[in-house]
Amino acid sequence: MYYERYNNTLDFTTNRIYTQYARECMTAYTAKHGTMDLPASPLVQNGAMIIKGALSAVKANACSAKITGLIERKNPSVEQSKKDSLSLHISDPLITLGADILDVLRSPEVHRNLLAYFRSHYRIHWVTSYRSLPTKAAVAGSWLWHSDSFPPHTCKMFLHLTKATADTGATDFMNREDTMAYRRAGYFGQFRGERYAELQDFARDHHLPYRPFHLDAAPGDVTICDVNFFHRAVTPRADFRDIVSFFFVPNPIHWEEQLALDGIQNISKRAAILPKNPHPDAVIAASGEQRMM
Ligand SMILES: O=C(O)CCC(=O)C(=O)O
Ligand SMILES: [Fe+2]
Repeated sequence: MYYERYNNTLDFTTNRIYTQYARECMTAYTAKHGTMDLPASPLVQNGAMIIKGALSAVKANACSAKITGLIERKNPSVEQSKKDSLSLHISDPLITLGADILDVLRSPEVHRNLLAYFRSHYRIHWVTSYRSLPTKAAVAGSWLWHSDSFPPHTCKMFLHLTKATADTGATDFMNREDTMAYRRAGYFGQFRGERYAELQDFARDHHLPYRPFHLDAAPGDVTICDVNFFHRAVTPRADFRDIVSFFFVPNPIHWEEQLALDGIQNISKRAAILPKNPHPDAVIAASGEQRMM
């Protein structure tokens, strides 16, 4: 099945462009560093993984306190989500929160795990940051079970600035096996109108297992996820949850070298729009398409 091959429902041209680009980046990596001696990434089967203590808890807590300060002072860098009232968005995160949050990518374990996933270098394509607010209200959008339906060989990483547990908004995920089984039964969760808040009834009707999982995180931990597998954001019941979300694509050179070429300011400001051509020299933000995530 087409979606089993690419783990999305994008058009063939986009999938081919990203697949060929990823292959070029893998070849460039091997040419420079030799064959990678890392095992396959657990993301391939599990969809999500956690790395503890990727950034120091002190730095993560300080960042969260900074967000609280911005909110209290009604700083214009904080915007209410346009989609719902369940989150506050921090604009220009690498500048507003400070470029030292990039230290999270200097964690050898984070680097190793991203290399294991991409089998090549990778770069930050965009960064977003938001505070999820506690609520009992009805949910919509990312709060429903969905696949971002992103191109293959891309992933997101959530840097947790606060703790994230079942009570404070840890994301729910499904693994590859279950995501594919739900798709075979007809659930794609791509467009707003076809996303369900709960899948227990669908699971029962189609004799599918219902076994989502979440990963408890402490400040400074990261969750790396392939957002093509089903997931849903969970509204915190108790406290708010702060994250910085990085979106990665393959790259021919090390992320830090690429960032120096692109400019931190430009990456920090870049809209969350998928480039049609992911090559670093070909990216023009306006040429991409805005998607629901
Ligand atoms: O905020 C979250 O827990 C998940 C949001 C989401 O669906 C995404 O970033 O793709
Ligand atoms: Fe998503």
